[in-house]
Amino acid sequence: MPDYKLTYFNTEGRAELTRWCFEYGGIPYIDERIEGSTWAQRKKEIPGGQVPVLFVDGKPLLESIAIARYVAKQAGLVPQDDLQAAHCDALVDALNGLQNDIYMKVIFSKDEPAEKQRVLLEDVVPNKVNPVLTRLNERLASRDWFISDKVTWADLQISLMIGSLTDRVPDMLRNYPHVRKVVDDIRDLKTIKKWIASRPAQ
Ligand SMILES: N[C@@H](CCC(=O)N[C@@H](CS)C(=O)NCC(=O)O)C(=O)O
Repeated sequence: MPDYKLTYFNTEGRAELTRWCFEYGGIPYIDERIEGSTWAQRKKEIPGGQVPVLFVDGKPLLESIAIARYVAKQAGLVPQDDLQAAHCDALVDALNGLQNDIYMKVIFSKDEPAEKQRVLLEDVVPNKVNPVLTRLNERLASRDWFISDKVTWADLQISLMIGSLTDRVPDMLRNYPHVRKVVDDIRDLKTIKKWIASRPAQ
């Protein structure tokens, strides 16, 4: 097995899906967390000047989704079937797009906290998140997992991204019980539960 070092900040952000894939697969890795105060110096040493970066035997792999997909494959979380794998890609991309919207319109916006919450509740959730939740909920009504009868990295992303959003919008899944079940079922897996309980405080 190669040596893995995942370099990112001390936050979930664009690295947490990869961390969940490593944990699910029981794959050893170094979870390097850069201090904000050292970033200016570290940025110069990192190809592309951005994180996350996954060093595989010391060689850098860039782009969070490519990194997560690669680690998901090592962890057995990508379906063998090419079309099923493409459906996982499509969902992860869609959820990542939502996450980017939330970063831009809410988390990184210069608005006051109350205005950020208003934008989230009155714009992002109804217009962007709920249409995705509606489709996902219909799909998950007749199956345990997003695709096939096995857990994939798409299920991890549902649980991670949608679950984290419920910290800000607690009743968001009230009308989406089948999505809620996947969010909870993944977080109840032994490996993921242990990680959530033991990961570094941010
Ligand atoms: N498309 C890249 C975006 C990476 C990115 O925006 N990284 C941010 C942290 S989330 C970063 O490195 N910011 C510090 C900087 O640009 O100096 C990916 O998905 O990996």
